[in-house]
Amino acid sequence: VQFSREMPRALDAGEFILQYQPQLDLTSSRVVSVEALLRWEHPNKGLVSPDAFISVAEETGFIVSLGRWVLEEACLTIREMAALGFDDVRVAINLSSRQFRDPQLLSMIQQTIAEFEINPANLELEITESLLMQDVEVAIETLQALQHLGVTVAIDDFGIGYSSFNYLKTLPVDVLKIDREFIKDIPDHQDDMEITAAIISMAHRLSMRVVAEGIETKAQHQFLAEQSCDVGQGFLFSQPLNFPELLSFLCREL
Ligand code: G
Ligand code: G
Ligand code: MN
Ligand code: NA
Repeated sequence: VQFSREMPRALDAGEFILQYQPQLDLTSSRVVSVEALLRWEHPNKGLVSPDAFISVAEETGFIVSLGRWVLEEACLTIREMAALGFDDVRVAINLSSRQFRDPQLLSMIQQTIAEFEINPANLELEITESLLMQDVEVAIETLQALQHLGVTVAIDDFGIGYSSFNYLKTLPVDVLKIDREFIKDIPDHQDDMEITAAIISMAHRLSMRVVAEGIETKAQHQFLAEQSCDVGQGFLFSQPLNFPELLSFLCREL
């Protein structure tokens, strides 16, 4: 209740920030993209996680304004990275349910891409599997329109949303992100390793790139590389970073 009244003020006051978590190509170790993760630098409560306020923002509808700010901030980062020579690094943002269903979504993205003069392929949109499965027909239409704009589309949290492989085949997406749930117990849980290997090969057959989330150990990294997983994200490589930290991370690998 308190957050719902505070959030518009906080946005005006510049209390929301984005952190960026690198996603590395598992073969070359180069950063191919970064996931933008929203945080609230609250004056009394400190750094507040989106888990504490996204659902409130969804309920009040404030997520639409907040989501627009996230999109603009991501486009600014894409432009700044491109100016520094990192024009092949994508920025991925998370879309929640209300944003994905917003009738203004497509026009807002199109306008923002034009305004910031970015390469649309450098903008990646993460949409959870469970959100896509709520209404597959409508989701397919929206995803097709997004691809038509030239943006990159990723299925987030894949594997816990009970989608049938038959639906997956019909979804026009570029990237599949395997949920951390399957990664966290590798190499101790044989069944997780088999499921992960199966998801990777299925995604590759459907011409999708695969990102594994939540990689924390070298054993997980090694297993995923052996299974030809394309990209990895997790604390083993980097925590979410603020923009200056991200720039040093990008420069360090050159
Ligand atoms: O960032 P972790 O950093 O704690 O993120 C927690 C959850 O919040 C994740 O499910 C993530 O997808 C979601 N999240 C992070 N940033 C954003 C954002 O900008 N918009 C939306 N809708 N969700 C976000
Ligand atoms: O739901 P989504 O995948 O968008 O959210 C990403 C979440 O995962 C963020 O909260 C981010 O901080 C967290 N995260 C990223 N890497 C790791 C990791 O290696 N281990 C754990 N436990 N969480 C991670
Ligand atoms: Mn995500
Ligand atoms: Na996820």
